[in-house]
Amino acid sequence: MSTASLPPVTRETAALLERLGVPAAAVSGGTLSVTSPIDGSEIARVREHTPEDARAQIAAAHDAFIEWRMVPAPRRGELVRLLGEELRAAKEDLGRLVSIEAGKILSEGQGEVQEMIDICDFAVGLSRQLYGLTIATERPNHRMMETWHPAGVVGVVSAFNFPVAVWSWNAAIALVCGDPVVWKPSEKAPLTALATHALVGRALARFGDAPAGLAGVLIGRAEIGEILVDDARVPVVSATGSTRMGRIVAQRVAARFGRCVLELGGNNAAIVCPSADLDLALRAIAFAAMGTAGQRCTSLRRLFVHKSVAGKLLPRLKKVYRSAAIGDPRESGTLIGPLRDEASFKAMQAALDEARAASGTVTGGERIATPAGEVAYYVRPALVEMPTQAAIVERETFAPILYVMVYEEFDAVLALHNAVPQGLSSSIFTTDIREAERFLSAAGSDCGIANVNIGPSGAEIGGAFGGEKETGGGREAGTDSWRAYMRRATNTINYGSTLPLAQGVKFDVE
Ligand code: UN1
Repeated sequence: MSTASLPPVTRETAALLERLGVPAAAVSGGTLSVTSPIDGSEIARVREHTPEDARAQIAAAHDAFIEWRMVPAPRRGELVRLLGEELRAAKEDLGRLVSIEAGKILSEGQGEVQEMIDICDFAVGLSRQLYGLTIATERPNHRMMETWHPAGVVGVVSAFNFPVAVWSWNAAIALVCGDPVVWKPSEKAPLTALATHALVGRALARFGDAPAGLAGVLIGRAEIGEILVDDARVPVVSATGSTRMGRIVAQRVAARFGRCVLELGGNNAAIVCPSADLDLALRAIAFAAMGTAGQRCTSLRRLFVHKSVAGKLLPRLKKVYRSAAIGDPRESGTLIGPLRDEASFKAMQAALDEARAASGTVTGGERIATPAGEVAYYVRPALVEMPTQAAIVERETFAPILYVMVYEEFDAVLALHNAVPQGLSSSIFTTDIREAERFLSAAGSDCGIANVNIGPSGAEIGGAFGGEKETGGGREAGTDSWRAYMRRATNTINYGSTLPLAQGVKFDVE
């Protein structure tokens, strides 16, 4: 790994923040230390919000709701259109900041911002398509219809690995739906959140007459998120992160009859069938398992390979694993950046130890010495050949570990595929239409995302994103996810001069 040609991370961060419009006072002298996974250096000390600040932001957002809900949706869409413009103009800088804060390679950092732009475009179109139904009624001279109204303040809790795109899937849609947004980003990624917020500020200034408090950011640790989770003025909470976190959020929001959109753990698999195009499968597996250093919720973690092709595929895969370029994610040519921090590294090593104890054969997985120093965690991705789907394979470890299992029979592999608690994403590699269609059928993959001849990660925003079981059941982005941010009213209008009752009920008074 060579870093000689690159500017020091701290200096580059300061320059990017300034260009993106984040005031220096917000990122220095505070109590939250932010480090870059690239070299472990402290890149900011961010001012944290107090519980009072959090409550004040929620109150301001609620006030904004009273006004924003009456602004016509296409006009609300104009704000999101302007945000899309700001994101286009800042794509390079914000993408680079994502690379510095999350450790993604440049093209993935840029891709994350592109995903934000895409959802803005989608939401602008949607602002003219918040359709309700008209419904046949059993009563003469009556009309029934459904109207969709803004729900209220949307709370967004996001994770470090997609520090800004996940906010945008929620915020772009919520804003056109008439909902203010209060965002609690990961304490490991507050800088990209503040930068995004600065861009929102630019869009708001150009928009002109939006209410204050329409978009808030809460910087802090779990206690600050909890305020958002518990406040009855926040009818919708969208949370992305671990299943452990989601279980707590779901119960607390349910206790006050709020609504959750949850995007939690994944344990995504691919099945490589006898007829698979192995060149294509190899590339797809490499990106899905090693990309983002295995730190996507959609990362490929379990690979089932048919016995007849294992001898061809696995040696090639091992070669790719041995040779993939690991290093500073800002360096062109790097494919795999660092793990987020020491905790990620320790979790990875503990998982590999457990896999070995369960008779797994591990290739790779070791820490790579780099000029980045002692507090940066670069690892060679690990390929682990497992004789069975042991307990460790059933858990999500947020690191580049791919468990490989050889199978013989399609029904049995389908059962194994579904025999984990998570249900986010999945894929099959085959040119046999029967296998492909069975995988996509009601008796096939039980995940929210099921793909054929592409890996499980890297979804685009047009489709609903999310999964079943311990993944939490939420759907974000694309299709009709907008309904989660609105409340539905059923309206019955009588334009006659009598009062027929439904179900033929008689109730005559003098
Ligand atoms: C996440 O890891 O939380 O499908 C989201 C993908 C990306 C989103 C991942 N579009 O891999």
